[in-house]
Amino acid sequence: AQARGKVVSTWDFGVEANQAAWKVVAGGGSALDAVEAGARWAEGDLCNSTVGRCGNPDRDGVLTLDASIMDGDGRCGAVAALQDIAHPVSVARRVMEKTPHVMLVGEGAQQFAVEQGFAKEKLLTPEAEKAWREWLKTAKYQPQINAERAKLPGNKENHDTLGMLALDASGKLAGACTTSGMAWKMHGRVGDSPIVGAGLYVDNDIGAATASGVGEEMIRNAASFLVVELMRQGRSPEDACREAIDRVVRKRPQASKTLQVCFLALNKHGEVGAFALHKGFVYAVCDAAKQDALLESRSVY
Ligand code: SD4
Repeated sequence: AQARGKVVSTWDFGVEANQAAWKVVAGGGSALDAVEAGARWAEGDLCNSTVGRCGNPDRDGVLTLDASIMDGDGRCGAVAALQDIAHPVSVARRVMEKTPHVMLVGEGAQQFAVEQGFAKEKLLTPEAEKAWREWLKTAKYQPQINAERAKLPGNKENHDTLGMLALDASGKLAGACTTSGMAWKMHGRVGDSPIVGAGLYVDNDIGAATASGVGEEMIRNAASFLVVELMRQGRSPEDACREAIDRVVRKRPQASKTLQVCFLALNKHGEVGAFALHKGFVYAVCDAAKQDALLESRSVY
């Protein structure tokens, strides 16, 4: 039955995040435990500018974290604009398991995390603070993709959000998404990653989807939900992601030329697909046959 298991993640560091999750799946654990383990790896052990403790702050210099977790049975939990707590994905899971709610934000999310035993700690790194001080010199919020850099393979354009989807040996699905959001965002801005249906959606009957890129575009389209619903209508994971990208282009033809949006999907049969607006979106795939595959998605531009 283990051959059924699969873990997929956004971006190149997804290869390592997948290892953390794969240990759980290969050991017969649940997809839910697997995605939490993978997201915790990204939040704690990885140091990049868009996830967890090394994330870039907002325009006021405050690091705020967003995360969601969803089980294929429909249970879900999320936190948004959480400060000074190192593992938002685990707080999101507690919201799911210990409260009657789905999402907690800001101070309330932090208060709940502390009540649950999570340590409050200062997370902003000196490097992130330095990058913010540098940014303050121009103080322009411009999440546009750089046309020259965009040609480079694996180009992330500051998109380092971890979206992870897992299928366990029993055929159940789960997903997690964790991020510090768009660098230099307005204080209080929440992206797609903690919004169920936008940055993440999972349904055991069909499959799962997650997203990375400029979150406003995913929220506008309830995009991860859309990808799963397209798979429900019979589309392959890649085709569902492509159609969701087409919606972004149709709704925002001008903006879509300069913003990055990426979708990753996994169906209940273990088939994987992805699609991006712009070139450069890579995703990691891990199963019993191969644990470190890194693939590049097709894109519109
Ligand atoms: C957001 N989607 O907050 C996130 C950002 C992102 O890689 O994916 N960056 O909008």
